[in-house]
Amino acid sequence: MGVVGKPNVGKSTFFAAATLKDVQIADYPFTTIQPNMGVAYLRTQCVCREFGVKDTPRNSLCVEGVRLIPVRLVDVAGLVEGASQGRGLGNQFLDDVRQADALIQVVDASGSTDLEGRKVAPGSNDPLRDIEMVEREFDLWVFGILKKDWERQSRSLEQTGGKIVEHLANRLTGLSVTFGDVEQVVLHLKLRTEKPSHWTDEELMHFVMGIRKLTKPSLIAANKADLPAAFPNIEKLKGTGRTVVACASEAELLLRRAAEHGLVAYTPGDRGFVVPSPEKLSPAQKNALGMVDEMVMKVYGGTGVQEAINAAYFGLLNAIVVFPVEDETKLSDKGGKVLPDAYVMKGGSTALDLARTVHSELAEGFLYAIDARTGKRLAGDHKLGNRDVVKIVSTK
Ligand SMILES: Nc1nc2c(ncn2[C@@H]2O[C@H](COP(=O)(O)OP(=O)(O)O)[C@@H](O)[C@H]2O)c(=O)[nH]1
Ligand SMILES: [Mg+2]
Repeated sequence: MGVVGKPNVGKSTFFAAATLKDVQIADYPFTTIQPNMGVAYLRTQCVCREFGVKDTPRNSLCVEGVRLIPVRLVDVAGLVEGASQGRGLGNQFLDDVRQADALIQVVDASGSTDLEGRKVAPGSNDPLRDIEMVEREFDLWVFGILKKDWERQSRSLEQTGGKIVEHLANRLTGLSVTFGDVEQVVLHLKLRTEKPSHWTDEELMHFVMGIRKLTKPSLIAANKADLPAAFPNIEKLKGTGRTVVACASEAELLLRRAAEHGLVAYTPGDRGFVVPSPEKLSPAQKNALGMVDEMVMKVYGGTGVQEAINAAYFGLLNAIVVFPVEDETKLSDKGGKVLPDAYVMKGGSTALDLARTVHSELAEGFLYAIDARTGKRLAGDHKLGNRDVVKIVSTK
């Protein structure tokens, strides 16, 4: 997941809040991490209470029935107009975005920063323009990559009978774009695959936009929602029909730090927080937490940071969380750990996909799977549901 946007909208604050490590996970799945890459959590209701068991998580955390599953987050360099021409940190931006499955586009909903990220009077900048700018720069960059030798390449493909879909897919592999993605967009736009040299710039641009929407789906984190100037803009952003999550990253960062120090009881994504010993708070801390409660929790029912991450996975990517177990009655692994792992998988993943994710050998010897809830046998092509608990039966 990439966190993108123009400078000074709160990307780093969002990133810091989302990746603040309050608990260490033993089986840490991400070993080498670049400075702008961190681990955030996907939040889902654990199945432990439904099954009435005490779980012993290994690859994730369970905090009072809430399962937190690590996912990778990238704090992407701020984007300015002209980045596609190499202005600002343009290339750095595009490098960071390559690997992302989806994007959280952070905007300054309070409108107190101009297109370049400079401070202006609250309400004077229109965040809709920022979104357009960021997406336009992305499109122009990809367009530039394809356009560079388009005339020559397309004519040579026509002469040799080469496939334009293949050519495009090769050009875009660095962006994690597949042959299937390209094919889907080309078909949808009814582009003439046999005559790529006849494609207009406009058609090529439509192709690029189609690829962006398909392979880098994004939602809007309407940040600085705690500032009153943000209210009308959030409504306006929602009016575009896109997924918009009102966010107060600074408030989330404050709460997570306070939780780390035991000053509040707060799990990321909670709708409120509890102060166990008010007498331990300094007047400044009391004041800051009071503001968060008044300006954020009471208005939005949460800071939106966790909600944005969840919406990106469950909404944009239709992800599911699956709990593989080796003993479907005890819900444990061989060592007796109960509900040890929670896997985030693409929507539509099958029992066989789960076997592959757990271990390639499990998939090779796959016989069938068992749904721990119903005890029913599942075939390899059975599509799994969110929060399924599954045992794989395999000859290996
Ligand atoms: N009021 C308010 N200010 C915020 C919020 N998040 C970030 N900021 C402020 O916005 C400025 C830019 O934040 P930063 O995270 O560095 O932005 P970036 O350039 O997009 O990474 C800083 O002064 C932050 O304190 C928020 O939720 N509310
Ligand atoms: Mg930053």
